[in-house]
Amino acid sequence: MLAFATFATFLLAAPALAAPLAPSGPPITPGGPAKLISPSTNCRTNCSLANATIALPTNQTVLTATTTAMKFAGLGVGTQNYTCNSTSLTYISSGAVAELFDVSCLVSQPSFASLQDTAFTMWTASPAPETPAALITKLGTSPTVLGQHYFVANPSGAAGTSPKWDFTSNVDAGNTNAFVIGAKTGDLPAPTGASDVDWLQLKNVEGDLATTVYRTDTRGGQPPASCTAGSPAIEVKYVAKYFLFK
Ligand SMILES: *[C@@H]1O[C@H](CO)[C@@H](O)[C@H](O)[C@H]1NC(C)=O
Ligand SMILES: *[C@@H]1O[C@H](CO)[C@@H](O)[C@H](O)[C@H]1NC(C)=O
Ligand SMILES: *[C@@H]1O[C@H](CO)[C@@H](O)[C@H](O)[C@H]1NC(C)=O
Ligand SMILES: *[C@@H]1O[C@H](CO)[C@@H](O)[C@H](O)[C@H]1NC(C)=O
Ligand SMILES: CC(=O)N[C@H]1CO[C@H](CO)[C@@H](O)[C@@H]1O
Repeated sequence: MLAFATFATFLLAAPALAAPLAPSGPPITPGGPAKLISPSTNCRTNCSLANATIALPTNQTVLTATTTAMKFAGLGVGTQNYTCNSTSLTYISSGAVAELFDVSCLVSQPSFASLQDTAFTMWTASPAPETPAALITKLGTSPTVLGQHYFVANPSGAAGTSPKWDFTSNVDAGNTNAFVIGAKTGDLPAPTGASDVDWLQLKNVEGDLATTVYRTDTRGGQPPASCTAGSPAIEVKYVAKYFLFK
């Protein structure tokens, strides 16, 4: 419980890092950090992302800007899953599962840049059996959950799985098309180092939620360099920012 309390404190306090710490409890500053954990937070009505941009590294051409508008900014908290290939003795990806917080109201805050670091510290410190969804629901003050990220069968019928962002049970409940299944168009090793999963750009192959999805600011998620034959599947905790454009 200590970890959750601390995580909740982070959600309240993170954007205050660049400003004097607000008094605890109400009032909620308009445009301020407490929106992240307010039940009434609505990224569409409270925090326009119409002119928001994504900061891509300038020394690369793998990830490219899109001319469409940012619709959602999410903080993903979850695990990258791997199985051991007993021939190559390396871990291969078997997908990922993550819960996406709505951080749209934080995009213009100075502390947005370090959100993933604090979140990753809290996530890695949370007790082993806890899922991201449990972590979020235990925050008490009901942060807005955008939806879930997970993998589904490739819609083309080809072998393998495809990443999906599914907001049909949360921020877009009732809209059965509020999802996007993506195909990777860009894959950049994380600028922060080999233990962080790659930054990605994906295009829509199915669903109405977005035309382009980015995964950036990753922390963690990479498997050990090798495995031994018969090693069980593993889950590696990670955090990332997800930006959905349409
Ligand atoms: C976005 O930019 C346009 C053009 O500069 C401006 O008219 C509009 O008010 C801006 N919208 C928001 C929400 O900032
Ligand atoms: C991946 O991990 C999640 C828990 O984080 C689990 O629910 C899911 O079943 C795992 N998926 C695979 C393919 O191992
Ligand atoms: C496992 O590794 C072998 C040898 O590198 C490779 O041929 C095979 O495609 C891998 N299997 C999977 C499922 O990636
Ligand atoms: C690109 O810039 C980032 C910092 O923004 C740096 O960490 C990275 O090493 C650079 N990559 C290359 C290939 O120069
Ligand atoms: C936290 C917050 O400011 N929530 C507001 C979001 O916008 C709606 C109206 O669109 C208000 O009712 C909420 O209070």
